[in-house]
Amino acid sequence: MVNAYTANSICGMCTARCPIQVHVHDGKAQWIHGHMETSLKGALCAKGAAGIALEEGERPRTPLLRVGPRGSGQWREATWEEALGHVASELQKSQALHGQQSVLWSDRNGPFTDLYRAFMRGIGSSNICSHSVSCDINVHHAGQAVLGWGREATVFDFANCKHLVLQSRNLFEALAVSEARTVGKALQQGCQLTVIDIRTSITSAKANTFLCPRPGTDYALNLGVIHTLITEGLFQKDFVAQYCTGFEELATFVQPYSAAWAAAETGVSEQAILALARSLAKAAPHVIWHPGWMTSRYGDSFLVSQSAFIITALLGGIGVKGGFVPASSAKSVGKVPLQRLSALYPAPEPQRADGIGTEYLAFDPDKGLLHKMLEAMKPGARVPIKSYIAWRHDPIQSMPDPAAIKACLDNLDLLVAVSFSWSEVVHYADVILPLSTYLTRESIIAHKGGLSPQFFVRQKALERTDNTRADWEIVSGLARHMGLDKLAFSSVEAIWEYQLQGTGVSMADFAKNGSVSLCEGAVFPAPESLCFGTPSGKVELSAAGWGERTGLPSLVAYQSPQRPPHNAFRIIFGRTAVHTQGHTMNNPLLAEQMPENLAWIHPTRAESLGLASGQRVEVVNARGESAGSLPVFVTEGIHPEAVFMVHGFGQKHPKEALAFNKGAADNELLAHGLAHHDPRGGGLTMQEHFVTLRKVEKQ
Ligand SMILES: Nc1nc2c(c(=O)[nH]1)N[C@H]1C(S)=C(S)[C@@H](COP(=O)(O)OP(=O)(O)OC[C@H]3O[C@@H](n4cnc5c(=O)[nH]c(N)nc54)[C@H](O)[C@@H]3O)O[C@H]1N2
Ligand SMILES: Nc1nc2c(c(=O)[nH]1)N[C@H]1C(S)=C(S)[C@@H](COP(=O)(O)OP(=O)(O)OC[C@H]3O[C@@H](n4cnc5c(=O)[nH]c(N)nc54)[C@H](O)[C@@H]3O)O[C@H]1N2
Ligand code: SF4
Ligand SMILES: [Mo]
Repeated sequence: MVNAYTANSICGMCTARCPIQVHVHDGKAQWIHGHMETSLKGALCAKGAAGIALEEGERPRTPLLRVGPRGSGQWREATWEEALGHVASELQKSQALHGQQSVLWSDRNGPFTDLYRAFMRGIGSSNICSHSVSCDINVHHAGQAVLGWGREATVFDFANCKHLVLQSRNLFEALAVSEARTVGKALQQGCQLTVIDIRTSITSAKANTFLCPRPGTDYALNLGVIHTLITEGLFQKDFVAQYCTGFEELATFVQPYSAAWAAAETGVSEQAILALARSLAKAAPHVIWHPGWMTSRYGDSFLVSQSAFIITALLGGIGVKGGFVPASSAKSVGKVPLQRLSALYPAPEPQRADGIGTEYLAFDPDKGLLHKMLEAMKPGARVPIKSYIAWRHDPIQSMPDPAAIKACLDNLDLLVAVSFSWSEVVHYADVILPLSTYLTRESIIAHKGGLSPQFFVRQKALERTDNTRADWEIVSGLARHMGLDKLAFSSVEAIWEYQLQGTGVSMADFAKNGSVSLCEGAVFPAPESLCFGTPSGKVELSAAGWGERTGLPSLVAYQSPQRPPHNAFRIIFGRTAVHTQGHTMNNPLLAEQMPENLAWIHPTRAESLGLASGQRVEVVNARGESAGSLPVFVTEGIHPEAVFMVHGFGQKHPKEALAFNKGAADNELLAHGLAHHDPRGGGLTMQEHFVTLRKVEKQ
């Protein structure tokens, strides 16, 4: 008899983690859609639906130990006992020789890190680090500077917004399904949308107004808007008086930066800048000037985000419906939080290899500075890193300059990669610990803060048929081998029971759709209880407190970005709706949709280089190295100074046939890119690079 059922689970194709329903037929996932009994009402994105192709695809299915040189692709199979035992004894050796802090763990952060943090505490290393320097660290720190709220502590009430500005934020392609649906609905109900991007996109196609500044000049545009709001008296005077400090300093600082000045700098017309400021004032306080997400782009990206927070604050859009709202948590709505696994062990004395706490006093250790961790692998480091566990993270593809990264990794005694798919770092690892796919693994229970906080958990939709393991099994197994008995759980049920102690929630409460709401509806703070985590306890319009902590001026004079040399382009990258970072390019359903990336260029540039759409070009970095070849896409919809490419292509490891050498790798174009970060926010300056295009003669 055929065994058919529908399982509730959580999508794992990207970090949005949408609730899903998986239709299973004879042990195989046949169809996935968004959970019908959630706000998704069945909706899902292409990547989520393509999850059914993951089970059969090429991926590591059993633990592997390297036998040839690093990166040679020579491994031998091992049992889990052997592989975990090997990792445990190598970690112990490394710690005995180089100190407890010599072990680095990096991952993509998010709601499941409690488990990893518990392990790192257990072994006594404070060197745990996220991917954030290549993603959201600037916007996180900008929020802390102005509001005292980090990125995860700030939510956007799109549903009630009257004017939304998306600057360097492609919300309908770099998407989370429920967020895109909420914004779509708000637009239908009359919310104005202004998109500021250096190219057109699905998001800009939905905009009432599209502004296309010269790449790297967003800060000038924002200063022009602040100037207009202040000089025309368009800001919310009561909000500023009651909740903000630093207004006078800000007003003096922006005096030189009129809309006319901003127009000359950005190429956006003075009229458009004035009109934007005036239109925002009409919609105030229900306005959101989005501070961005992937903000590791320029030397002043922190300042762009900081100015987005300042503009929204001037318009009173903080703590109100339709604006920025502090995320509620279990605790803030009067519920008992999950019992933390990391509470099993005391925090080790912080001795960070990336300089946070010593050299970088303002930066958040929860984010970390991964490029500095890589540097600490080189001989002579103050806190040397000798072992590295890359968990759900490919530093070689996601950080600039793979050759420079490999040169750092070559100093390690041990490189462990934990992943459900092949990737550059998996291919370079000494030990590969294969993770089960999201359809075949359970998660620990996670807490999600937001307008209405919740607990959620992923349940298995299918039984695994390979020799992979879930996160908790790998961590518990390592803990057992390292004598960390308290973390050596023998079942996921035991972990859940531990986490739920005292919360009044039981596993049965998750049965319906995998989550448990901790309050009814959205929570907005009462005006009198609105509080800010800045040193002054107020919205800091001059970011004075942050300036003191970084030791750098906080209101910073604008510096015009360099123009690309003759025949060169500024490299600009971003996401597409049909792929996730670099790990879906080998999925046959998604590869069919988009097998390689394209080089977007403006017709004027195409003409002078003699290029037409479809012509293949190699993209060449400042060292004269090619990052692979791809077809040109000639379009009016991009600024002439830029070449745009979707990130994640041009993979160099041979294991994934559909992804191998397809398109070009933007990360390879960022020569010496590990050397510079935004001094105020910590983000790598990944778009401060110029590249050239070279015709591929044989098509
Ligand atoms: N489908 C899909 N969705 C995703 C992801 C994914 O991989 N795939 N990844 C998730 C993750 S981890 C992240 S961080 C987010 C990222 O979310 P976003 O930051 O919104 O995504 P990006 O596509 O990197 O960039 C957004 C836009 O910034 C524009 N841009 C580039 N340079 C400039 C500039 O100088 N000025 C202006 N104004 N605009 C500029 C790009 O053209 C692009 O359209 O997406 C998340 N959602
Ligand atoms: N040049 C350039 N660099 C960039 C970007 C860019 O646009 N251009 N984008 C940046 C951004 S926004 C980000 S967020 C980073 C992303 O960087 P990464 O986090 O490294 O990217 P991913 O491809 O999402 O994931 C890396 C690996 O983790 C594995 N993985 C995915 N999910 C899981 C999981 O749940 N558990 C485990 N154990 N493994 C998993 C995947 O198989 C994949 O091989 O890259 C950044 N770097
Ligand atoms: S946005 Fe798409 S890929 Fe990401 S979790 Fe949701 S359905 Fe999955
Ligand atoms: Mo990201």
